[in-house]
Amino acid sequence: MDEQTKEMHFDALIIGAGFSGLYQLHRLRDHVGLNAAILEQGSGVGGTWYWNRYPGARCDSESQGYCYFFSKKLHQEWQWSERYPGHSEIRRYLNFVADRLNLRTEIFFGTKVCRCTFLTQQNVWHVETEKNKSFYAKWLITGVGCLSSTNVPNIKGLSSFEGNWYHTGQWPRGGVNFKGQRIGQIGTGSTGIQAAPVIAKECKHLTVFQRTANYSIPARNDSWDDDYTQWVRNHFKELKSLVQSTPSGHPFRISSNLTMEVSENERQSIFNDAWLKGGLRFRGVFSDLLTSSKANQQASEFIKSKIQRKISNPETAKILTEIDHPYAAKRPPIDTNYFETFNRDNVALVDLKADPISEIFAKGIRLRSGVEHELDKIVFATGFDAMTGPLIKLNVVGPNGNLKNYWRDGPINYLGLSIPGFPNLFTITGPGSPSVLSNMPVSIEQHVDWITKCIQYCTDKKIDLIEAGEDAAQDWTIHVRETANATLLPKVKHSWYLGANIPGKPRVFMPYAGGLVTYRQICNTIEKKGYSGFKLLKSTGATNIKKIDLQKLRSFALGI
Ligand code: N01
Repeated sequence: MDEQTKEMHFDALIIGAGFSGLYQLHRLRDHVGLNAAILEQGSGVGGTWYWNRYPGARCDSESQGYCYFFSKKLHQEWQWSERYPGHSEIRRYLNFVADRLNLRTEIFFGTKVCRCTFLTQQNVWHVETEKNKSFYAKWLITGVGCLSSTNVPNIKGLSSFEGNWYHTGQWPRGGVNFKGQRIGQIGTGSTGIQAAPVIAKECKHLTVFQRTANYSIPARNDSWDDDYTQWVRNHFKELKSLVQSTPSGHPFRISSNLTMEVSENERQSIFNDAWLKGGLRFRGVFSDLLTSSKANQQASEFIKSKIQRKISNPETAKILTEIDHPYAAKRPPIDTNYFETFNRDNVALVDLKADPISEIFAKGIRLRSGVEHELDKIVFATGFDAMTGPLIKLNVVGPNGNLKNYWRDGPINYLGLSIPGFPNLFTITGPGSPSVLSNMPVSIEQHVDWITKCIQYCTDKKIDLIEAGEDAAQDWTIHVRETANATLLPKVKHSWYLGANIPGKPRVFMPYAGGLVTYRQICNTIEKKGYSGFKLLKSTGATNIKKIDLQKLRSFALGI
């Protein structure tokens, strides 16, 4: 869609053309009949997957669950090729959806939003773009994802580096040539664990700089044959009902067994079966892995012993398994030959716990001890300013001020969907919703459906403004923190779930850990009660927002 004029008016604007934005556009345009459009920074659809093209980038959710379920027709026409979809296949899928639903006509590509201001006189959002265009709409919906604001750590001397450096979350569209080169990779989270084995095969030498050792379960990726595709097509209804009835939104059930209630032999055999099946299913073999330290320790020890056996050098094995957190308290990676990669002659591991990076210099990375690693390229697999980062970056200004200020002590909102003082704004998979603790497309569909119904309701009832009430937001924010505190999830030093990976970011557990099924029920009840907890107004003018009791919220802040 071309921007012909400097100003454009819509009923609804959606930011981002990933899973969230595409489905939201379809629902608002084709079901509610609104004049809606997407503003997208990239030149194509894909969202997270438009930017994450690093070597080995692949989804950790299994293909039969990593898709839309709102349309049986779409489901029947699409065919995945592997157990886990790779980044380019996911882009192909989203392009297929955009084409089938004829969505491109309402997408402004190459349009980076730099400011969103609510105009109180007109009750509309004014959205400004980097290229000085202005868009106006009554409804503003963010579909910017949770992991789209990249984190390049502020390491002294980066600008003096003579080679090229890359962040995995903003990978060049044409790829990067590693052939014959010495590569340094910083970061061993889900991304680094996917990237290292692929980079190692391509480059002359790979040095992995590890600050915190990590668990990883073998993914055991495999290709799909036609019979399996047919099985998946034939079981659309069952798969849809399965992903919508599990707390994680994945296409597998979480066992109700408790870890310590089975015999040692049985426990080891259950862990072993899950290890052989591979993937995120491991997390679901017992119901208490994330609530009982004792249970978690059993899983952690099992995984560590499996990892140790993969690595030939005992010193390397030690560094890779000195893990300082409970299994899955950080987002658990899954891998294809990650630990085996350290058995290659062209791969070295640097333990940053023992010898941290002191600076980057013209030729590479220098450690505190003075040891230098000469490199041609550096790959930052250093994660994201997650969840709040992408929203704050939009520079959203409500009648009472900027979101950045409102969230300076951590996100405050209602259901992860709506923020006091920011009328007619909805945040798909916002902090305070299950989002990153779930299979994202399933959470996204639930949010989009809820938002669509809410907008339809307001349209039918001629409601001008809707926003989260302060009391409801405060109660929800406390509930999110209490729910996390009942698990092992906050018991981690550096976790992006807690914002602890970003210097100066408030340490607050951001996603909702109560599970997708419970969350869906809560959202549905609130809808049935006529949007209880929300302020629905037919008037104009600034809404006076009550001050949230930050002291009360802080008492729920998490520390270890
Ligand atoms: O980022 P991370 P990621 N010096 O924050 C290290 C999703 N994802 O991009 O642990 C040295 O997890 C940091 O060390 P530490 C998934 O949800 C999904 O890997 O903080 N090291 C860590 O090792 C995932 O969780 C898929 O001590 C530094 C790493 O960088 C999320 O994306 C696939 C450092 C960052 O790990 C983010 O994963 C891949 C520094 N200054 C990823 N700063 C799917 O399947 C940071 N680190 C959908």
